[in-house]
Amino acid sequence: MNIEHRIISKLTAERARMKKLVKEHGSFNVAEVTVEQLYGGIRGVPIGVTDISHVNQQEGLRLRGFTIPEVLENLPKADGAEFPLAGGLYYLLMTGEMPTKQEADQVEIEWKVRSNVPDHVFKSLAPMPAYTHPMTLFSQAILALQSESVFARRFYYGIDKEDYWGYYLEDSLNLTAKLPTIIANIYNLKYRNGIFVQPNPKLDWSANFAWMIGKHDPAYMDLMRLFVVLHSDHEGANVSTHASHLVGSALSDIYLSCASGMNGLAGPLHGLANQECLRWLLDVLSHFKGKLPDDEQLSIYLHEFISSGRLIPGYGHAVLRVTDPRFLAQREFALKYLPDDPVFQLVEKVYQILPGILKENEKVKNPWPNVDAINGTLQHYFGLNEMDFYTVLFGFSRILGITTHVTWSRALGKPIERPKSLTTDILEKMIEGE
Ligand code: HAX
Repeated sequence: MNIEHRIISKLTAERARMKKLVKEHGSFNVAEVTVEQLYGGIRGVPIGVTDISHVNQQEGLRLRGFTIPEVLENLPKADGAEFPLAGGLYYLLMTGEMPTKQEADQVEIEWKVRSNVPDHVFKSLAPMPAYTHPMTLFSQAILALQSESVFARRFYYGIDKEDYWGYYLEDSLNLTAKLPTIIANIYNLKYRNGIFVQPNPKLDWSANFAWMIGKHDPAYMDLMRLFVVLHSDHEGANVSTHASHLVGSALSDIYLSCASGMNGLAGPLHGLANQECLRWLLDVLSHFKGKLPDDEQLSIYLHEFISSGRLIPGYGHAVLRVTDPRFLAQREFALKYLPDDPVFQLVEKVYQILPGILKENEKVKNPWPNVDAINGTLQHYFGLNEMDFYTVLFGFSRILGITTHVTWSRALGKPIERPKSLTTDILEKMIEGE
């Protein structure tokens, strides 16, 4: 069954499930909001419901109910590859069902058919100054593609609201199909004298990105397959997914929604963190003149670094309270492919020593590494040294999750998001009991 038919087969039941909850338990109080939360980024307050993924404090991410090891084991693999086809991952995210190899291949084929990127997209990027951040180019490319939105065109002529989701899915398949060509050629525009490379029809979605930037090593292609799975989704309320969801709730199409999400991902407190991690590791190595410090030297260095009020990139998490399973999956890859790489050896040493040091500060809620503590190290090993591109790789993967959230919200008929803000005056009066 293809994605569309599988969604149709579940839609009636999923809509009924939601309607029943609202009808029978509409006034059930899920959470209260404190003043601290109002001023503190609404931290921890549930703001929506999604079945696509969930992050549990103790075990980390589950995609459609599957843990990361389960997803990596059960998703169909590209022929001869160790890691999954992104087509199968998209099937899982969109439908909630683990696909067969045939279903995963079907999505890959669908993507190839839809992969052509119209000329005007790259023409709109070419005149940008050479120092433009690649995330700006990425967001700009997605926005330039909005001219092709099937939903926007059909909406103009009028569509039954029950059918919105089908056009969102159509746009999602079209946008995701073009992503490898878009990001690879943004890379080529910035770092390879603007050469334009066409996708290789024999390769799958994730591997094609590697191919188009001139990296033909099968191990790097597998790294990209792993990277895509690990970065594809992380609940519905992180900045990029929530931004896209919010914009989509105004019936802005997938292109407008995803460009908003990518603008959020480009922030240093969100997706930009991965470039900071590698920069930090290289700085530490350079401080020790390229040699791996011993435990004592590293411990002194880390203590001094933290005492100067600085954060160690790649450590801590707003939700997780254990080592991020996405870190562990990448560590396993590194142990197999780059055990002797000096940057990876430093990652290992920091992992042994830093949690103990962070625990000395009671305020640190999670002393363990997150996904970003290692992903740049892997890219660096395979020669992708342009750190400002790492967030684009994150966005490339994350759009698989984002388009799923936005499409399902239309399928379930969710309304425009419109929370409430207060004035300081009103808040003070509420506290005084007026
Ligand atoms: N190094 C040093 N101190 C840290 C720390 C770290 N990595 N992580 C947390 N702390 C400190 C905080 O600064 C805070 O101290 P103050 O109260 O004095 O300001 C204290 O511990 C409590 O923080 P927390 O409640 O444990 O952490 P938050 O939920 O506020 O923030 C962050 C979570 C991930 C933002 C934070 O741990 C951090 O900045 N880490 C480094 C940056 C990073 O790795 N970001 C990527 C996160 C993964 C992700 O979402 N990518 O998109």
